[in-house]
Amino acid sequence: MTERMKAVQTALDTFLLREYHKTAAEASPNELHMALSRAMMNVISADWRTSRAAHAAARHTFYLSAEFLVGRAIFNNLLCLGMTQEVEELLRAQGASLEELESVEDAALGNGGLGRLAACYLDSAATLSLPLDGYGIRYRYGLFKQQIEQGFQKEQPDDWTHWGDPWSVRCDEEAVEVAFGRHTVRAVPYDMPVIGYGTHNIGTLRLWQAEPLIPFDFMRFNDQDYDGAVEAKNRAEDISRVLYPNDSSDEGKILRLEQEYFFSSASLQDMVRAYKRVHGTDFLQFAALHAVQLNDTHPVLAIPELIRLLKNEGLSFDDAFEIARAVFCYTNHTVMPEALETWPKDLLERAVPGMYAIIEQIDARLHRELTDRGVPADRISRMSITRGDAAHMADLAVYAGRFVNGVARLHTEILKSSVLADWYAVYPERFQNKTNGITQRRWLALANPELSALLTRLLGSERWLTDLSALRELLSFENDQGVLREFISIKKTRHQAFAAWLRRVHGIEVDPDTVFDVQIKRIHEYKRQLLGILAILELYFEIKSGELSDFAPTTFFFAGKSAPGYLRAKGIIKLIGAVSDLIAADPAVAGKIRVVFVPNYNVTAAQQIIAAADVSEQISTAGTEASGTGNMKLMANGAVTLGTLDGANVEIVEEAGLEANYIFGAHVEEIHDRAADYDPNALYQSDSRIRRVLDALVDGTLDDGGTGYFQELYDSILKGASWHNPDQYYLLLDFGRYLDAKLTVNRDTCDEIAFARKGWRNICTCGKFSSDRAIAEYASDIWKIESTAR
Ligand code: 26Q
Repeated sequence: MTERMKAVQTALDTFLLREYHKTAAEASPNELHMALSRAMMNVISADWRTSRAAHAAARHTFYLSAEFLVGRAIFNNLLCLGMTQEVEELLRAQGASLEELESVEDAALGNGGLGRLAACYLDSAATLSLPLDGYGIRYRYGLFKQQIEQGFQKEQPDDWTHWGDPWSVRCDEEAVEVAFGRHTVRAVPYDMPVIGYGTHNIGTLRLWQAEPLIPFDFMRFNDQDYDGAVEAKNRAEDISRVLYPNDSSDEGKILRLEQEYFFSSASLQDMVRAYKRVHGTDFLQFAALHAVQLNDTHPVLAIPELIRLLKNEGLSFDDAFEIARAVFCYTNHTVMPEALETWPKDLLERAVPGMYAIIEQIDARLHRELTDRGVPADRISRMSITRGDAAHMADLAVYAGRFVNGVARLHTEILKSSVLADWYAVYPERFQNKTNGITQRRWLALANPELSALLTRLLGSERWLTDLSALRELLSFENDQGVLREFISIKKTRHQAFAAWLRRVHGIEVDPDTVFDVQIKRIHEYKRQLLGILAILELYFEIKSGELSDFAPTTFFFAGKSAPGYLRAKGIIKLIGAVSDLIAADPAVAGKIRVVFVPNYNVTAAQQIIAAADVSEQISTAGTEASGTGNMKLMANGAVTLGTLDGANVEIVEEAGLEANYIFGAHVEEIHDRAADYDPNALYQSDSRIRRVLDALVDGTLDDGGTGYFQELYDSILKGASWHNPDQYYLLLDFGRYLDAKLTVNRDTCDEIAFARKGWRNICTCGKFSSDRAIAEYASDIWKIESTAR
């Protein structure tokens, strides 16, 4: 046994005995997880300390994000440290096993794409030995757990630290104070290691927890005012109590604003303090040493906060502003107007005193600058950061930052031509594109060990783990029947593994000998799960009536959470269940189509589903999905994309070829041109298939349990509402083309080899979508940081 393994063994045994009076064989999965994780923390501690020092000494980046959807750490960390096999053997020798840890729950400190992207980026930066660290919030409760009861979503709190949090180190002596209008709280940092693959570099994810300045009011307790005694404590803890489950609309709630200021302020105080320890109060080097990436607008108060802190250190507003402008960069993740954050003046002034005044100062500077540049007055007032007595956070970030980027080429073009067009006209040099990426360590190596083994064997090395573009060399096997057969058999194995997981975790039975078609993502109107389920309903009617006779048996999987207050999204979940029931109850069709809603979609579920998928549904209305990243994970696992030319789908088919995927539907230009005279009711009248599926929502064919959900969905398409036009996401416009494409995919699956070749091409050409590539681009084009590898 290696020295490292001996140390793990000793630490593991000691921990289990001391904490639980147990041996490895006796320990529960959660106890074993605690002990093993703690033992691994010992293993990495020296490298972690060295890396911290190296990051501090170099020009370095801080990634500020309200969300880090890291998922389960243990298997990923074992993989990155190259310890999986040794640890498995060690546990086996003691009558335990790694497999038990499959029941350990995810850390779900994020809603979806934006949060998971932050986690992939930390992973890649660590692997590339880049001096990058993350700052965020240590939510007491992560994203709610989703249960499906009678087809309805029910939310349960996610108590993710219930069994302990072995991957965090609490750093009490580095706590800072954050002052709000209502109270002042302590921000206590918890540090998590971010372990790179095949490097000694270890990044730090520092998550702030809100605590009261004084834990408990003894006077009030003595007066028998027990609630009052803990009132201040509760109000402080409220700030990091729970992750807001809304990932689409700006809610404008005071607690959310406090969350944003809380971690922005704490992080900037931490940065300034660390800088002062080395450089004193001479801030000339500050901008040269730091880049701060703002993950969407959630941390944008960091900009006025830095200015406030620097002014406290004696700098003028102008000097402080110049430093801020050199340090901050902003990533936009959405074009949906309802998701662009604005904070009303009165709310800001009440909640975070001082911030609005600084924002006004910034705005005054903007007005002077634009006037000097000869920008017309009407454009200046459109660009005003405080227009309508509210702070417009995206505008603030573009103006008071160095770069702004979109997350896929099409998305960046839309930012330049519409959402941020006024800004692009004045500051074109600030705009960049950084197409998203995903880490192949988690999404291929961990999720799909069988496919990984094949890729490693054919390539003759594990190079692809740190250079995903190496897979392109395997394109030469696209006509190799043996290799394609092996790929087909691996998919079958993943079908079976996923089916077994579904049975074990959710008690759901599926047939692994069917095509697995998946639409997995947050439930949103713009993502068009409603189009997905209506098309399946039409297939059902056609098979039932005999119009459609040869259909390759398919299981259609849906998974995703709805924001708790988003009733239409909840109606869509209910509808998926109702269509599933309708089909399952009909023996004439049940053998051909199965619809399954997988509850509680999270990182761990995603790893199961993605590795097993044959068809990747990416059917958002063109121009609405900024990028998508599930599309990339599915591509890497050899699923073909059935999608619109939206987000990163455009670049996916550019890499893999149109012939390896199924692109359908209106392009951005068509949507744009037809917007003015689009008439979904005319389509309803002229297309009997559309009539058939829409009528089924309201004629008693489908049961929404008396909620009125289905009538509301029907009306959203044909009538519209006070806040939107009928069919605002153009479901009916794309319906026919989508059905055709769905039938083409289905027919193509019958030629197993030809279909496998398409999947294979997707695998071999997914290199661009590694987060290693994305992070390398950020490092060189935006952050100007370099590897710290010795
Ligand atoms: C805002 C205000 C109040 C409460 C919550 C929020 C909030 C929280 C999360 C708003 C938005 C989000 C998340 C957005 C998101 O996940 N966007 C996705 O980002 C991915 C990574 O870039 C893209 O691939 C997706 O296309 C985009 O939808």
